[in-house]
Amino acid sequence: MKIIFIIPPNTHYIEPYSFVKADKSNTVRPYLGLLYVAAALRNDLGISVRIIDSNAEGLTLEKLKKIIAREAPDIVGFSVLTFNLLNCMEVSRLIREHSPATKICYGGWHPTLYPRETLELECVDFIVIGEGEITFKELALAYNRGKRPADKELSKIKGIGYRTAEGKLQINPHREVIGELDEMPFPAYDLVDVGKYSNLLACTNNSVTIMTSRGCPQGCIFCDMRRTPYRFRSPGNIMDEIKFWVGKGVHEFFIQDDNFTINRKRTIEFCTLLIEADLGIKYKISSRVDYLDEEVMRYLKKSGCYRIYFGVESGSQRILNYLEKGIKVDHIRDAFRIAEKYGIDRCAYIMIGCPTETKEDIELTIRLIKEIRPDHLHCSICTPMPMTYLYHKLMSDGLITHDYWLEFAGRPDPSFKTPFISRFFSPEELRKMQNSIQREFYMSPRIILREIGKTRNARQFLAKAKMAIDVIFR
Ligand code: B12
Repeated sequence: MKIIFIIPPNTHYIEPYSFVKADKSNTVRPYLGLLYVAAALRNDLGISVRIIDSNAEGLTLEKLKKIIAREAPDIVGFSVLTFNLLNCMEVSRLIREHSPATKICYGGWHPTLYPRETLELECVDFIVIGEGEITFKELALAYNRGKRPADKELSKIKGIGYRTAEGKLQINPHREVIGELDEMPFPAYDLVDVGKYSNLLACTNNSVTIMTSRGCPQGCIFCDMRRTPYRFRSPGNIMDEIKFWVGKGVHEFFIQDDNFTINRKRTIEFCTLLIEADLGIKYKISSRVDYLDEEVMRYLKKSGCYRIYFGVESGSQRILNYLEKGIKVDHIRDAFRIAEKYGIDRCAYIMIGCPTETKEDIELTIRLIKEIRPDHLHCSICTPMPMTYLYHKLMSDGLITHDYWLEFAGRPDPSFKTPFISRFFSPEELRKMQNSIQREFYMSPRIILREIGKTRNARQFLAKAKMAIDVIFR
């Protein structure tokens, strides 16, 4: 039995809310979700698993077509975000044409949010809702026992959707989330070429992305993770993964958790283990500004944390309240001040164009940025993402007049553009402000000199210079 997971080439590009040039930059990151699903499968004999990351490997549709026709896999799995749905569909059509017996399974955020609409797409045979490790394994094992499993067998697999023998759409009850993350095998990094993933702002040539928790207890209304069950790996388990990589010569880690410092005790324990092990590693994390104090920051720095990505969002308390961010502007000031004191790089994620945001609110954000002096800045335009609380709120307030994400999920159209919903600014005005905020920040002598000083080699210098030119001349 042969299973291939495919990350499709980025042929379609749905304009994002983030800074367009940064979004299109040459940073290629691994799909950790897929690596976890692949790892869970491999302990089972008789299943061959392969991952094709078209973007990391530089594969075109033409090359993929040849691979699909040659390999004729039993199942192909895709990790589908609403934003890469069109790309996944394009490759799925190739599969239908060149390997018609292959079953196609969509997992990830998009089918989880829109199960019925996804399953209705002609090029989809199965969907997996929520976490895929156990669900997909059950599905694969059912297939491994013979040809198509009977409906009765499929009906027992929690968290899948499929067409019955009669052609009816069936969505099974959801599966409970995985409680014990320590029991999961580490992501199947050996199935991809780690060296092909790049990050413009990394400080070594060799870094690995890891995830140490899932879910988030916070309630920010624009985020998909809002109040999802928070679970975390133990410090010892994370150390095992880090030591594995150190043994392979990797000394830099990107901890991709939405908020690494939610559990203060765990954070300090983890840092203590790292300090004791003295592995000489560096790592970066994301954190909320209100989950860090002087003591935690000291531990982070001592254990090798060199950068923290903070969701600042706005300098206007009114907008922070609207977004249900649960922080005060002073929390932002404090976190940036303490991190600076300990010599940790600070990246501020801000957003403009929140539905009720005025020019004065945006001015407050710009003023705050000048005050807290981040080392990196990422300015997005507030976008109601599919099925988020913000999206539903704007629909009930009448600012969104029809459910355009649902429409897109049902009839994915390449001409779709992400709408920006602002009472006071046009999309063009928002883009202009976003560009000028980014440009002003990255053209300041403080940032230019710092970046030159931190550049590792000629390749990184050229990549940074290209990005700078894009930012300045956009
Ligand atoms: C890392 C990351 C990225 C990375 C890598 C993407 C990836 N899919 O891994 C990059 C930088 C490329 C990225 C880009 C974007 N991202 Co992003 N990203 C994340 C982030 C922070 C972590 C993803 C992750 O590794 N999670 C951990 C793993 C274990 O979970 P998982 O990916 O969900 O996978 C599990 C299940 O979903 C399922 N599963 C996943 N894939 C598959 C496949 C199969 C076959 C099966 C069976 C199961 C399965 O099983 C996995 C294991 O349990 C998430 C937030 C989050 N915490 O999840 C946002 C998130 C996924 N991103 C999001 C968005 C909006 C974007 C962008 C549009 C941002 C932008 N630029 O404006 C772009 C879109 C790019 C594109 N064209 O696809 C949204 C998705 C919303 C949606 N409806 O699609 C999220 C949820 C953020 C948010 N809070 O709103 N992102």
